[in-house]
Amino acid sequence: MTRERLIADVCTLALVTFGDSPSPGEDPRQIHVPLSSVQASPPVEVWCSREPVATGREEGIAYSRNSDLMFAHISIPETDSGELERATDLTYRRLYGFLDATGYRHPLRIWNFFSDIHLEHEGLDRYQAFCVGRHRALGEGIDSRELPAATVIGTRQAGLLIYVLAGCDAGTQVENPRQVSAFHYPPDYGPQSPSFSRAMMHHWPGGSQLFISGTASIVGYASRHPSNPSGQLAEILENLNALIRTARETGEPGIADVSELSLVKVYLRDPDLYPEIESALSRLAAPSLPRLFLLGDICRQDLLLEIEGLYTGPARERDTR
Ligand code: 3EB
Repeated sequence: MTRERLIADVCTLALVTFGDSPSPGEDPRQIHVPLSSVQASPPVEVWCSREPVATGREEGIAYSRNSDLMFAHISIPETDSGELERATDLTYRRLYGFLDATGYRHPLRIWNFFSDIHLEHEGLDRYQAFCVGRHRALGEGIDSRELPAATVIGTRQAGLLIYVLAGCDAGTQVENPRQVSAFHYPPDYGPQSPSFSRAMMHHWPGGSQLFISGTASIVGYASRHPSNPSGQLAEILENLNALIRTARETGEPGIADVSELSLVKVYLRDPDLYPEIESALSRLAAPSLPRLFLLGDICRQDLLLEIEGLYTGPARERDTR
């Protein structure tokens, strides 16, 4: 479907474009993420609602919502590289404040993009500064079970961009038995542990969804297979499968392994990795697994790729209304 058709559709919740495509236009449902793709035609991520959505802009936040959920995004210019901690703190407060005030109190899935992720300022790299700012905004008192599934990727373009999907009802957190929960990481990788859940599951009246965070080659809390992209991919798939098995034990997401996901998004640090990772993914997971490849920097310097996942399935009987 063309972009015009999708925007004309009152049930389109959000339309996320990537790469060097022209600016996304004025509709609050359009977001442009400045990450290039390795694919010939830049991918588009479309979120559909089962009912018509209402849209608007307030306090720099663009949103669309239906009776169960809200999709919101905010982008700020962020010019001074030493200011990311403060910018993240303020932006998270504004976003969470807006979600609270409008009744969509439960962030389920959040994506964060900013430039120069490894650049250091006063002893912290910008990812670590981001983690400090995010944690301060969320507050000491936050229940870690309420942390959304997340992605953080470094861009080549200045500015902080965040988009989020939030529900009126809470989701169910799913953690990975192969990995230490990110919010419990020891200080080896930064003074503030990262505030996100490995996955969130949510049952809507129209269907069930499993939102899987950006997943890297990390076991326990340590990076594995430095300089070995295929080794990292295999470890990531182990992590995704372990998470999906846990989700199944927690509450029927209806799938057994990574090959049954509705979509994976693969972030590559270097375009030269594409042929190797693309063919290894087809070998290790179903060749039919829907996938999308983007170029971006991963939070730790030794990580070469990261994969996030989404499963959308039928509603559980008791959730249909
Ligand atoms: C990791 O597992 C890899 O800070 O929100 C992946 C997804 C990563 C989200 C975040 C970080 C975040 O630690 C990095």
